[in-house]
Amino acid sequence: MNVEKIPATEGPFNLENYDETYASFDWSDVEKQFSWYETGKVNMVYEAIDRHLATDRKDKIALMYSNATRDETYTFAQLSDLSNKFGNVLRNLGIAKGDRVFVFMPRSPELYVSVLGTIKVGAIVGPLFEAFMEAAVRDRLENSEAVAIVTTPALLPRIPVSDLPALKHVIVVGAEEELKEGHISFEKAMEEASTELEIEWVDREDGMILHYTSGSTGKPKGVLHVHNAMIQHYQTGKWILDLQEDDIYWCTADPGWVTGTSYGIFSPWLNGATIVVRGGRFTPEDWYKVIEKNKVSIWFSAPTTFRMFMGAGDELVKQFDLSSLRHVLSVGEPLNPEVVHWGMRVFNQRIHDNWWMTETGAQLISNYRCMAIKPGSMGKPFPGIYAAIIDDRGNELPPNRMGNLAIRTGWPSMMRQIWNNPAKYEEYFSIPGWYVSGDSAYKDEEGYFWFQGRIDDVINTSGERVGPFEVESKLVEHPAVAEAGVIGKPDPVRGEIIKAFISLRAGYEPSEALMDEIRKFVKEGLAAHAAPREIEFRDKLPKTRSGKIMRRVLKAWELGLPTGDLSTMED
Ligand code: 6R9
Repeated sequence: MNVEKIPATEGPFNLENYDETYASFDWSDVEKQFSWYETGKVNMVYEAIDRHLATDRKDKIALMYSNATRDETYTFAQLSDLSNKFGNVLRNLGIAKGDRVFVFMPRSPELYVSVLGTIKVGAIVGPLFEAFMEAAVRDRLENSEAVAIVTTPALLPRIPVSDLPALKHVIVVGAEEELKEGHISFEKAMEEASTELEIEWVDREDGMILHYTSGSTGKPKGVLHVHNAMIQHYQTGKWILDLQEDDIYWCTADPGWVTGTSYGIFSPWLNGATIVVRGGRFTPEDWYKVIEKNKVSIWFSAPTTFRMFMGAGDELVKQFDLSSLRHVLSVGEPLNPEVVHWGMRVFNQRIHDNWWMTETGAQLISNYRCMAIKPGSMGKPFPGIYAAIIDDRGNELPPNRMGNLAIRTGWPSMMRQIWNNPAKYEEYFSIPGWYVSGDSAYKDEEGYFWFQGRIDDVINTSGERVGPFEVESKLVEHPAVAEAGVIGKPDPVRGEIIKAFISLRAGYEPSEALMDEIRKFVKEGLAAHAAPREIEFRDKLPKTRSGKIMRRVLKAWELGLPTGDLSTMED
């Protein structure tokens, strides 16, 4: 095969030689960075924030925040005080180690302080994306039996407090009116709280963060990560993000998704980096301005973003001074070679694709600055990670053969539980010794991995994982919908869009108006990004004899492909 290669960038970097490092690396060396190497007791936030107070980083800016109306900076020392205060707010409410505390609000300094403070007292933080509507919020709070939630007045109506017996405390950020009885003002509570906090020292295997993510069946799964993940957050921050002392680092992901916490909070702060957080809506123009104004040097975003930037045209880029950029990264979905070429043309930067999942907690496969990039490839395994392509029985396949992308179990940031669902957890480890990702891929003869697709029906729209089952369940709640089947349809900008095939109940007729109404119903009931962009009405949907909608057949219809084996289909 004649595959294009973009040569390695010129150093110096934190990782100078991939092959040598891969051969000699041992995770246990990384632990020595941290004080708990000696004490045995640990807290992520101590390592990410407080530890720096004894160094030159004490008054270094940790967070540069802006949105349409605010423009603020916070040093490591200030974040230490603020997170201590929030820790005390929680402790005063009786919240303790292991309790689940959710944060449900737009990106703001208060969100970051809440996450840090929660972890400091040993509680488990559950970040929720602000776009979630009531049903999505309920599922997650119910499953985790969260005891407290931090939110804003605008989002309060979406929290069905009376249906959630475990939820005792609602903390409201930015309340302008008198709060309802039982609700707590974040600002008032913070004002009264002390900056002195006895950090909760936990074991490295104690729970720290719970991220809900979608599978192809069932409700969203609560993926639990533990403090031990910091080993990998730290080291990937060095070798993949290439964080150095003077960098200004911007990860555009929202903390509602794993990239927004692992690489939007933990990894950069463990490395003592200055991060940029931008609140508010996304436009290419606004984002270019953020890079220019803050002199962003490392920028971590997603293919869907880059494709939107591409769509906005090269002329727009030229209006901004983006010369501060020295390293660009992408995650979440396949990074098309065209996008890599565009990055070279407009920023003179290689975009470094990397692969991982909510469940893996941190990056596992990546392109490194010291290594040639093959556009379209996700790169090579991180030192300490053994990745392979295996068949369904666990045999490793030779180069260029497509199969299951799997990882030898036991890396530091691997999830430790699916909350309340041990059977689901076991499904990932059905082949002994391996974590089976659910992605298919192949490895070429030089060891580069190439993503091919999902093995299950999970949809990836604009980098967000959406479970078709969740959308279908919402759709059938609509009075007009008898049955619904949901698939991902390829889309040039979003990767995939959500398409729903719907059969209507008797008495309803297909119409544009009904389509809009159904779309709105999902938007308001579940989340805007989960609403089907396309709806097609059908008299009947293809089903198995046991009554399961055959999404595979829907997809084949959509793409004009052969429908394959239909022996299990009814009629
Ligand atoms: C971090 C994150 C995980 C799924 C994963 C895969 C897809 C992620 C990718 C990629 C192609 C890449 N994915 N990175 N596909 N190339 N570089 O995205 O986590 O939201 O859990 O999604 O995303 O299908 O299995 P998560």
